[in-house]
Amino acid sequence: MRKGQSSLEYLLMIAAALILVLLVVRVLYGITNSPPDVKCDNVVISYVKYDAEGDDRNNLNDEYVVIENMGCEAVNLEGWKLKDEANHVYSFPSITLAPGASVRVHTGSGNDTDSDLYWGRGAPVWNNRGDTAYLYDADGKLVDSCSWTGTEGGAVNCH
Ligand SMILES: [Ca+2]
Ligand SMILES: [Ca+2]
Repeated sequence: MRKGQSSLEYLLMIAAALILVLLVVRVLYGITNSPPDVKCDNVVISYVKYDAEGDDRNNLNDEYVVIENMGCEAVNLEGWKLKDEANHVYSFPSITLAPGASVRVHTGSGNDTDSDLYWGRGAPVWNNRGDTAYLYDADGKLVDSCSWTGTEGGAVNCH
């Protein structure tokens, strides 16, 4: 009788220990397998062609900045702004960037499309000898920037 009782206690202890181990494993598994912190709003300056082919003044649209939506939801850029170090400002029209989509912002004039926007300036904006492009959202919050020194060969990959 006494022997049977201690066997039962022993079994219960083993069962309790097993449950504890399973719980610990489950918690650890949950920690290591929790989904990565997905940044859903992640619009960036992905590329800047700051030195247009030939004289930049005569080839304004070969100077451009590529804005890319690296996030996981569509973003409308209306009210967003692009600035250089000298505080020249481009304001985006209402254009929606799907996840993975990108748009070029050319310095010169042209008709805006889903893939190409035109600042409409009469002079170059992105300094060939070093400058920074700043991207602000509609709330005026700086969301990305990209700098270059002029030694990159006319264009710079920002991401
Ligand atoms: Ca330039
Ligand atoms: Ca040039």
